[in-house]
Amino acid sequence: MIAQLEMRGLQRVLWSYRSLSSSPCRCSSTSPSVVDPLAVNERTSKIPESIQIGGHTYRTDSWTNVTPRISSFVGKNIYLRKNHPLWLIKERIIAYFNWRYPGRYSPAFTVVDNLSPVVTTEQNFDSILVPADHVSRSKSDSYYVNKSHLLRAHTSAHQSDLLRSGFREFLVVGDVYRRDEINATHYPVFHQMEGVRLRYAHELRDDPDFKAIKSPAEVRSPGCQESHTEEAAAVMEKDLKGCLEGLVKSLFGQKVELRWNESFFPFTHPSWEMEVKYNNEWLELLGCGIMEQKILNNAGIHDQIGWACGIGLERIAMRLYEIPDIRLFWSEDSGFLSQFEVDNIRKLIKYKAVSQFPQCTNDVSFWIPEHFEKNDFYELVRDCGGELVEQVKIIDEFTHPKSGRKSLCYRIIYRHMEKTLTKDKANSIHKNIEKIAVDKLGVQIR
Ligand code: FA5
Ligand code: MG
Repeated sequence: MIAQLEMRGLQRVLWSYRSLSSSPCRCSSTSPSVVDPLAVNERTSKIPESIQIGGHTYRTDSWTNVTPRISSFVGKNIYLRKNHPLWLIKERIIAYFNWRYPGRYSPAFTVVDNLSPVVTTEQNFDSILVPADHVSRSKSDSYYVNKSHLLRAHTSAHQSDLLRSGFREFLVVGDVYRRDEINATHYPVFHQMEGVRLRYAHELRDDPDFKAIKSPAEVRSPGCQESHTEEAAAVMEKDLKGCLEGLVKSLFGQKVELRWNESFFPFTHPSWEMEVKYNNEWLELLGCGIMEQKILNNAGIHDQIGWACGIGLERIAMRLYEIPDIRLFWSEDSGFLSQFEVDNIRKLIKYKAVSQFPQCTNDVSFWIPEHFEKNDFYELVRDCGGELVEQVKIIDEFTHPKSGRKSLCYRIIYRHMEKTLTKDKANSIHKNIEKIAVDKLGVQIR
């Protein structure tokens, strides 16, 4: 079991689906919004035979784990709402790409921002070479609609379709869904912007003999795929990193502290992640790399080489506007939204907390059963506590020396964004979480 858990941990690091060095200091104040999570208790209701998401009906099966709360985010499209902070960031990135790659008659990059977040497992995983046994495919990491469909876990899910449709340079913007940890910079629904750029050899160097693709392929090295020439890979890396460094400097200023880390994605090689300094800590903004040639070949493209990147929009907005908590992006409060009503997308905005409300902190310790999944508990807390849950963290792990039984102690921090949350109300949610954890996850409260 431990080996299995360690393996999962290792795969996570390699996949880099999570940001590992990205927890900026918490600010004590947040503000506006949201629903009463006590109104529904989804865990206790049975999964219906079919569910409606974004106006479509899907049959459910044993894979279904998307909850009504999560599917209620589909179609909100906050990134398309004029002057929403995510819209501002989206527009700034598009403007930057149009400036950097002007195109002959119209901007080189096509913007695709209206694709449904319900995708097939083929799109989200197979089409971009995610192995069959990869951890990101598990029910504990993704939100499945049923065995064949899920809420996209990244905008990379659309790479292959768009390549097949003939696009060579494109930006895809959309909401993505992950069963993830809960803290100020992670949320189960967030937004990404995917960038893809293909190049012919003659576009890389003004030399008729210059080659980008090797035929036959040779051996893969840490810095280059087997079918790419090292020269072409180096030109692509320079263009990719130059583009993304330029983007970050255009947003945060020339003096921004940034660093590149080597990374791993099944769909790129080599791969990198970029981090910027935020509140004295490194915050991961994006992942990128040289596209696996097989993805291009499968889409019928044999004579071009490409790079791709996936940028987290919330992270950029948080860093740029000093928004302290990722939950705020879902706020409908005019005190929040009105701060972004600007005529010029480049206007410098510094978010001011509308008001301050105290936190309520409650701990829960329990013995866990053998196949306990930490993400199942996060999910349960999210379902029961909704927007009132600010953070969930493990503060103690214990293994009984004789019985070998394991126990975990979680600290759950509650805070209402619009008013003071009474201790009674926090206690009642907390009790509910304990009860449902016992009923549904088989834990034993200590
Ligand atoms: C990916 O999702 C890759 N698809 C990115 C990519 C695209 C790599 C194309 C190569 C080529 P990652 O899981 O690291 O990678 O997520 C990308 C970015 O999304 C992160 O850098 C971060 O900015 C943001 N992000 C990831 N998880 C969350 C979360 N739970 N909440 C908010 N933002 C997140
Ligand atoms: Mg990452």
